[in-house]
Amino acid sequence: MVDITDSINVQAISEGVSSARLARDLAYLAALGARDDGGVARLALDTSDIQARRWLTEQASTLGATASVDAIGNVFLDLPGREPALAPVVTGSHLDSQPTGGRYDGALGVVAGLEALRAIRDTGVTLRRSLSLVSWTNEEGARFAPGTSGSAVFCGVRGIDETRAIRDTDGLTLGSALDECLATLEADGIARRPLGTPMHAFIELHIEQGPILEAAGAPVGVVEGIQGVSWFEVTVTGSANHAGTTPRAMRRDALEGACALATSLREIARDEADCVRFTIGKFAVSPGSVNTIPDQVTFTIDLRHPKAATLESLATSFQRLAEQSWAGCEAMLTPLSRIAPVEFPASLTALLSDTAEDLGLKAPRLMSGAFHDAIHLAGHCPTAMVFVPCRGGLSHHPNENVELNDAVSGTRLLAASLARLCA
Ligand code: HGY
Ligand code: MN
Ligand code: MN
Repeated sequence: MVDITDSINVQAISEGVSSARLARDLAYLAALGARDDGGVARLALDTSDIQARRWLTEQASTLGATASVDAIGNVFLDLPGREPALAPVVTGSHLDSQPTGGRYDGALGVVAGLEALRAIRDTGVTLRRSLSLVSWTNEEGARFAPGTSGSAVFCGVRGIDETRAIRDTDGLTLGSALDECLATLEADGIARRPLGTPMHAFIELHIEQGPILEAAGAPVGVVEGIQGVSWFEVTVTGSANHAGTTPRAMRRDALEGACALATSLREIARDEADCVRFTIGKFAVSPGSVNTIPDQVTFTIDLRHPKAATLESLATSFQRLAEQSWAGCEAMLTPLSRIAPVEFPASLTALLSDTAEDLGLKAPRLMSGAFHDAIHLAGHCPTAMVFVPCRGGLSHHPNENVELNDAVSGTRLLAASLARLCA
């Protein structure tokens, strides 16, 4: 149960949120891994991601907080409360981005959390519980799949060794990139902390990455849960041969087989209600020569749905399809990750809704179509999310955009809610 109290002056705290500091921090982070088209490419544990983490640890001193990092690279800023033995209230998100990402996905949740801690500190109130900000490692999974590595390992959902062994397309392991990051932070004097530390509650602010809040004309939203997500890798294997001399009857063309299988998978995932989300995001053809018949094709599937049972039954159907022959080639379906849908506790969503009302903010409730680190934290402690709208619902795109006023409204709601939880 989440204990809250009304002894906190939410108006004073929310008015302490500075749009200038928010804009400044967002602009600074957007320059780390900046793309020419205004987007961001800050892949997990690359040099710009490490720079972003160092920047975050540097904010600790001005905040009166202590920076620390755990074995999977999650960076924490801890602001002590009056009773430090109590489990802290935590907020945060991620600093890594998609390869053609926007400047708000993840970064806004970290910057808003930082600004919320500043607003609370500036009121001079020392809260009963400590308050922490965290930036989770490799949420996106774009470089090292699957994503949400930092929060999954922190919460004990995945092992650290299996996570360290994940390789990127250059064959570099997550572990070796992580060791470089940890060595850099250690050289900066950042202390190491244990995994899985207790939390009283976790609240993540994030952009909606969908069209609902903008259509409702709402500056913020209270998130009631996150739909489930399963990632798969499909490999179709045929035989390479000469493009000019091999008759059709003798071919085992892996591309022909992969295209036929991909079409059948998409068909079986198509639902009348348009609730299933089926995406083939990566498609690699080998050997990749104009005049050689492909002998192997590998592609990925990102499958989402609010119901675990639907995800399970689609996974079974996919497996059955993969067992068939496709243009004379065989296929193999490898599950990469499966994260069940979560619902956030009513006590926490009620606190967010009540606080939004106290602040005069229209805050519709909605489910999250995107996954977030909160999907794992929901099994660790009472967890909920605050959304802010993004223009046209566009995300995972360089043109991702958030109105500063909405970012401020979301941060005000976050700051006031965190303070109430810490009281
Ligand atoms: O893919 C997702 O849902 C998240 O944005 N990484
Ligand atoms: Mn995100
Ligand atoms: Mn994302």
